Amino acid sequence: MSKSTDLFTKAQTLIPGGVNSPVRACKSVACDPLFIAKAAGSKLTTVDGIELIDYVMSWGPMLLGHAPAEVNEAACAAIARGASFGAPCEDEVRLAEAIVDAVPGIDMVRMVNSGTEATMSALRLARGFTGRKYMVKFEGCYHGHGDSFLAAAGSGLATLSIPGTPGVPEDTVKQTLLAPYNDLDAVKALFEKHGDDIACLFVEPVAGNMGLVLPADGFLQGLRDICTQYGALLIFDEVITGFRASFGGAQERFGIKPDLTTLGKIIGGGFPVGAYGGRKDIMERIAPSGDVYQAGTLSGNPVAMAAGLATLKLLKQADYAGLEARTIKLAYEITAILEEKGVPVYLSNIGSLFTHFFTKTPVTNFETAKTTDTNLFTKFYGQMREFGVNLAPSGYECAFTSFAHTDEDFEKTLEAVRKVQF
Ligand code: KE4
Repeated sequence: MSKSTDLFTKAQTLIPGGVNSPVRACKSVACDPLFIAKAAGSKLTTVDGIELIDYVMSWGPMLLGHAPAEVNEAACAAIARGASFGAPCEDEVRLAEAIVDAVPGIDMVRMVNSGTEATMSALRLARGFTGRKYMVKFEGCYHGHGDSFLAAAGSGLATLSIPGTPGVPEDTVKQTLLAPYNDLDAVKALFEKHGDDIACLFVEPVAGNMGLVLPADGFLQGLRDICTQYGALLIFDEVITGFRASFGGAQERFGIKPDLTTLGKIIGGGFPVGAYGGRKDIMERIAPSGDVYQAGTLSGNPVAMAAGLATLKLLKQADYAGLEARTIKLAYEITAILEEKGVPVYLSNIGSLFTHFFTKTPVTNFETAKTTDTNLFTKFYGQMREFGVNLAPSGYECAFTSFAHTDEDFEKTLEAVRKVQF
């Protein structure tokens, strides 16, 4: 019996499903999760000493790779000065400034502790600022586990085929209006019917929670125009794409300025950090400058701020174009090998993100994403892990590369793909 299996057995007696976040349980790919002892660069090492090339990278935060020395040093130095003050510190100001300087749509920003907190807070702010109640989101997009967002959500809900979730009042979800991703006509119909009472529209500018789905040409500009026309706030959920799609996020890459932006993952360098920010006239409605309440004991935590600052400082000088070119090459080479094996495959990729859907149908929304053959994915996932490559344990997630992934890692990954039997 492996130590990982022993740990999972014990964990299941103490923690629901043995994990602290559902998708980690690997239920949809018929495997037990591997317990990780340490990580460095592009590699994970399990508690049984097995080394894996990692393409989950903690679901996105580790764009520099695991345990980058400069980030570790910054965090350790911060810890030595005290883990938490419950009072403002200089690094909160410095990280806020770094985010405001980098992200086109952010004039002011509030730190929280997760992407979920960021989106929950942004939704409350949008409703408080507009005085309206409805929120529009897209099927298959995931914006964290806040009640209002758990309607036709992606990520773990799609993975586990959970349509919504018990515990969310019907009235809450009634205020969430749904449209298919990339369907501007459906959005226009919602606004024609409810436009004067729609507070905001949430969108992942590149969808990463139904597998990777790219915005169709004109989609994001169309959303910008509709929200402006009806006075609703356009909110880009850039928890995945922030500082990944480019240093300024998807909004910089696509040249679309949202009214609010939510961030997470990368800005904490692996520590629990989320943030929401946007137009100054909107953000000033947040307490204590305004009357929309939001708070948090560990918001702006000095250790997390130090790690985030060190991360963004390195990313500001990083060669995004180079990583994108290398990632594109890897993604296309994997596609070619899968096609040679006679496997139906549709590749979706942008920047340092990609998803191989096991379908020949072009994937443009949640409905087409669900044509992926999950049995083929399960075979792929299990064998790739056996051959030393750690993929996301779900066909409805992305693969993430990092600046720590080497050409040797990519070659070993291709060797593993060549060995997979379907
Ligand atoms: P967190 O609360 O997990 O920090 O962030 C929620 C969130 C919000 N918005 C987007 C676009 C997100 O992708 C996420 C979280 N991403 C998932 C992975 N796709 C987290 C993994 C997990 O749930 O364990």
